[in-house]
Amino acid sequence: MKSFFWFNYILVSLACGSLSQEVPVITAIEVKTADVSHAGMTLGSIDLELITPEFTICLIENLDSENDDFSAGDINEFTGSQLQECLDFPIPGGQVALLRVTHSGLDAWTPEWIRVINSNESFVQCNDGYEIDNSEMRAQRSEIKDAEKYTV
Ligand SMILES: [Ca+2]
Ligand SMILES: [Ca+2]
Repeated sequence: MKSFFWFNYILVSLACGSLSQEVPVITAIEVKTADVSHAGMTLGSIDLELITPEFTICLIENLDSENDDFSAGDINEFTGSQLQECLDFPIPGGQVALLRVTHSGLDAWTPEWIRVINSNESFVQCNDGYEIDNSEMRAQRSEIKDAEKYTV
């Protein structure tokens, strides 16, 4: 009889644990292209790879929307199927440990920042500001202290 009660207790605590943990998922990515000469990119593309603190990874190949993207000084937002396997991807604690940017094509691009926006209406921001070109790959760290309430 005693073991029966213990069994019940364990079941209840597991159920409460899963209810109280809502893991945020990725809902949008925003990039700002720097407002300096040659920062914009038309004859090139980028891949984004997001790595969470739990080492899960999602990949966006050729980040693109139906709009003109990556013009100098512009902010571009990517949502829905544009996020490919990163759409609704769980990011525990709203954190992204690393954001890997890979460039392809003939035209260099200078990002000012990249934001990963999640379903808790917060985001993490990776500040950049350096030109990427010639199939370079760069990893950017973002810290949880960069997360702010997303109000736009
Ligand atoms: Ca350029
Ligand atoms: Ca486009």
